[in-house]
Amino acid sequence: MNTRNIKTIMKLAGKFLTIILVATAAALAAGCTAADRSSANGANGAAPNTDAGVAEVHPAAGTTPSGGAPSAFRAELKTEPAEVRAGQPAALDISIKDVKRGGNVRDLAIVHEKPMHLLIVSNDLNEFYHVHPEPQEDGTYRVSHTFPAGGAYKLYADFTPPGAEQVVEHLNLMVAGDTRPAVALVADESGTKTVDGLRVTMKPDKSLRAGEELMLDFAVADAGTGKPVTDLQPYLGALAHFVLISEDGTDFLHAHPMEKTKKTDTRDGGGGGAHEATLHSHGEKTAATGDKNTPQASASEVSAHTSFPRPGLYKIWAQFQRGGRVSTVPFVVRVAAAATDAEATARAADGDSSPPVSADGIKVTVSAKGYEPARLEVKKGQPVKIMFYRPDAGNCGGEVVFPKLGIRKKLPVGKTTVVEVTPKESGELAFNCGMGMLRGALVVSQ
Ligand SMILES: [Cu+2]
Repeated sequence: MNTRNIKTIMKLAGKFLTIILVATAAALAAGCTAADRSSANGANGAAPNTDAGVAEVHPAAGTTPSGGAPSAFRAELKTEPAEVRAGQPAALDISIKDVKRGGNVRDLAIVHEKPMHLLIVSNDLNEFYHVHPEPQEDGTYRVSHTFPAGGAYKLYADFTPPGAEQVVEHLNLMVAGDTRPAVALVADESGTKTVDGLRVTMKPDKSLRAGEELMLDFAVADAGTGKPVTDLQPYLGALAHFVLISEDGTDFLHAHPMEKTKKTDTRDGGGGGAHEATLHSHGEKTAATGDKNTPQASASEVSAHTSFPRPGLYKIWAQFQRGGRVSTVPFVVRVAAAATDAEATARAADGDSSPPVSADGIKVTVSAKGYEPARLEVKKGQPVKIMFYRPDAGNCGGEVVFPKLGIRKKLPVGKTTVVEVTPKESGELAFNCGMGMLRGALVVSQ
């Protein structure tokens, strides 16, 4: 690997995403939508602050409108050693550059107890790490991490420069050493997961569609007793942390709900609208820690108000702390296309809603020989219909995936299945079968 100095790849999502997290007692769940909206307003304009007691709105994958001013900050990643190897600890050094003024940005705002939150995922989203680089004398932020396997990883550095908006920078890292087989991302059949004795049930308040606002409710029970837990502890100043990443890694949401105690004395005096985010204690039980912010009894249900920008698969990691232990609970959901957008509907992963077969598409035969043709020349910005035809089942091409676009389609034998895409960038846009054995690409020219 030649990467001594890996520069960041900035992905500025066109859409401004918000995620609002509100911790609600189970009893209050029904009323939480209105509540979190007002809390969001209450948090408006507040400097990053762990005391506000208000659910905070976090923009996700960059807030610079496309065509607007470029981001004033850029993250650079250096590693020590330069070649990161699986199984060996490596230092990840992240420096935040002020593009206009030059130099390292020191003094990142402390948000949720840390100047920087670094989320590391393997490209298949199977591995997830939430770590915190610490400031160094030279103005960089450093954390040591041991990658278990070789291969491609994505890093999301989440930080807030002084006086500026929160920034999420996407970085890529190749790790040398033995790779492991990729784990296919598959939507969960059940919304209930058990991790470390916590049984967490995630329930959206409506079906998941791109672009629609919805609530994700997480009910946390003790796996042993089946009873709702009331002793969740604040972890980094919040009762739960959520990270949502699209299958291709493009959409990233890191949400930190603000903690709110029952007997809030709102030290900061601010926190307008704070009452909506109040955790309503169940009373009797007192949490074990002596932390002054610890609620007497925690809520057993936490809600995230969010919107998925695009159809496709998303992985969600919910993090809770109980008994001093942080547990990460993963979910995989499939988000359907927006109901109103005919083209998007055609991309719905559910399969049958394909655009009609027509003469103006490119026909691709899927057989044991692979995709024929495997390379398709297309033009940037022009919609193209790719008509996949799978004559027999003697191959593993039962599904075609465009990882970057979040498209996944079943290819029934003997049928033509149309995938319609509009390439937005020139270069190669890969597609492959569900198992990754058959490979093809759109060669996108300007
Ligand atoms: Cu963090």
